Amino acid sequence: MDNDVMMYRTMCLIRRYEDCMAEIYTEGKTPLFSIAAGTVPGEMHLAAGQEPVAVGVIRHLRSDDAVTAPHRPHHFAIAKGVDLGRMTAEIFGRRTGLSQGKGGHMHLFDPQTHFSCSGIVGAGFPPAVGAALAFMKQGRDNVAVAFAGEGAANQGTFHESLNLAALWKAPVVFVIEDNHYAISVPKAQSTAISHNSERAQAYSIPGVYVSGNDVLAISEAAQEAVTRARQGHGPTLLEVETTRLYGHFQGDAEAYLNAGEKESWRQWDPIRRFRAELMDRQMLSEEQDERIQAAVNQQVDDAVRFARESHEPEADEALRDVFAEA
Ligand SMILES: Cc1ncc(C[n+]2csc(CCOP(=O)(O)OP(=O)(O)O)c2C)c(N)n1
Ligand SMILES: [Mg+2]
Repeated sequence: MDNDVMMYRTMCLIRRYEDCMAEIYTEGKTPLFSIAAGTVPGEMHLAAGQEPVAVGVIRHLRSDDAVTAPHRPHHFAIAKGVDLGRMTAEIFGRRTGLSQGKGGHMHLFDPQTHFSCSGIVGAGFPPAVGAALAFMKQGRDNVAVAFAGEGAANQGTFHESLNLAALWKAPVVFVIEDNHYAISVPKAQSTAISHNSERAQAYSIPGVYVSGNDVLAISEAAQEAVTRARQGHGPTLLEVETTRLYGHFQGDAEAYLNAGEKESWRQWDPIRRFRAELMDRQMLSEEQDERIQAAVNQQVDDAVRFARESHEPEADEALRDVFAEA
């Protein structure tokens, strides 16, 4: 399969997964919206609309390169190749999950694909620099990528991490997803400059803003940043414009959005645009697209079935693998 069609396929897989999670999330939470109840205990932050960021960057990574992700992690985990069944089981709190169901959707850890994420905003930057430092010490040419939202770029960890990574010429790429909001707070009300990429100047590293939520433009910028890191020339800061098609979390009434804002994002759907572009370039046919849709639906169905059929942990396992008094 052509590389661009592969990226399209992964974007479709992510979208199908997020749409499916949106549906499943409501199971058992009616009539009262009880966050702990139902198939998916806890909060749920979906990344539909943000697929190009994950796919455009991660296509340049190897399986032993490291990725740290934020509280909205599914698109990154899927693009990095985390097992969909074990990830879904983790989200459902099942024993077969990546962390035996103890982490949930914001804490997906997978040593096999070198993927981790955290519900603490800004927490992924320092471990990405740590991973990069380890790669340098081991003489390996691996790269670490830290993904986070534009809200996270106002945290101290972001600036501390950029500083050390620049000083050490560490093989890290920092990728900020500018989806315009941190919960309900627009970027213009939290951030002193219009593009976080400009902050790279303070650390003498390249900073690039990629507008348009366009997977090919993101991929091009990421290729340069990843190559630079892999060749030992140090970190790059990318900020990528994107859109969040669901609310901040499932259950968000989104009263803070302007009239028509959501509708314009939906019309600007990056998957629909990329599909039209591939068809124009005669790289994708209707039949091939149907086969792709059928295949990704099957993949998601299989993962959900595996998670549903998995057992919940036993009560006496609650203190296993966690910090606890003996
Ligand atoms: C240290 C910390 N402060 C506050 C929160 C609460 N919180 C969760 S998500 C979020 C907004 C994050 O916005 P952004 O970084 O833009 O990511 P997005 O949700 O837009 O993907 C906040 C403030 C948190 N989880 N951790
Ligand atoms: Mg944001």
